[in-house]
Amino acid sequence: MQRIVWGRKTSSNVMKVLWGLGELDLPFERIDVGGSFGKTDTAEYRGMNPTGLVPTLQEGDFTLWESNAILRYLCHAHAPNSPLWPREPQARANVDRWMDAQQTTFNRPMSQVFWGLVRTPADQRDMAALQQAIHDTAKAWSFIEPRLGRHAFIAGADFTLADIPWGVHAHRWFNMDYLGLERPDLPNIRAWYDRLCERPAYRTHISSQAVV
Ligand SMILES: N[C@@H](CCC(=O)N[C@@H](CS)C(=O)NCC(=O)O)C(=O)O
Repeated sequence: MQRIVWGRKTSSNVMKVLWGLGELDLPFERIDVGGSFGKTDTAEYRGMNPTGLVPTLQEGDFTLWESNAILRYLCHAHAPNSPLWPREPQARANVDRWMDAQQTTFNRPMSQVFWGLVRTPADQRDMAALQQAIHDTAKAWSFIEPRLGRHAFIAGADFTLADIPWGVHAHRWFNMDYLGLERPDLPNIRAWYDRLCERPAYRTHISSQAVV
């Protein structure tokens, strides 16, 4: 069965899916669309994904979009007994809520930080707004900082899907030039990031990528 990921590899949501596929050892092809590659406004792409965003997964004649839904589908379909998405209902709900919390509490301020520091020309940066966004992002990181002092990964002792949405952004967080702006020390998150860097799939798809 042919498996295709549609999306540029510089997108955090595409990165989640690539990393997840790597963890599950599932082969795939990737086609560059989105960002400067465009092609997400075509009838063909909108037919697969009406949001016009990336990523989109195709497996044979099955199509799916929304990065977290794709990660859950991949586990359910191809690794139903994997610890990545535990079967026990409460353990699974714990993983799901941390995946969702990345989207709902963290994504907005972190996007502002990333776009402001990395993708905005120097003379157009609003440094006060950026400092506020760094503060708001650190507040969201602070939800997981104490957890990572108690156990190795976000959901508990094991690496799970909960680590993927946050882990993609940890690489960006620790590798941007903050231009003298203040940000708090997050020692448990730093140690967790170092642990993620030991994982081959993280190295291939996330930590070896330039923050651009
Ligand atoms: N909730 C969606 C968000 C997808 C999304 O916002 N993707 C961004 C890239 S991270 C995008 O498509 N931006 C426009 C583009 O790349 O052309 C998901 O998790 O898949």
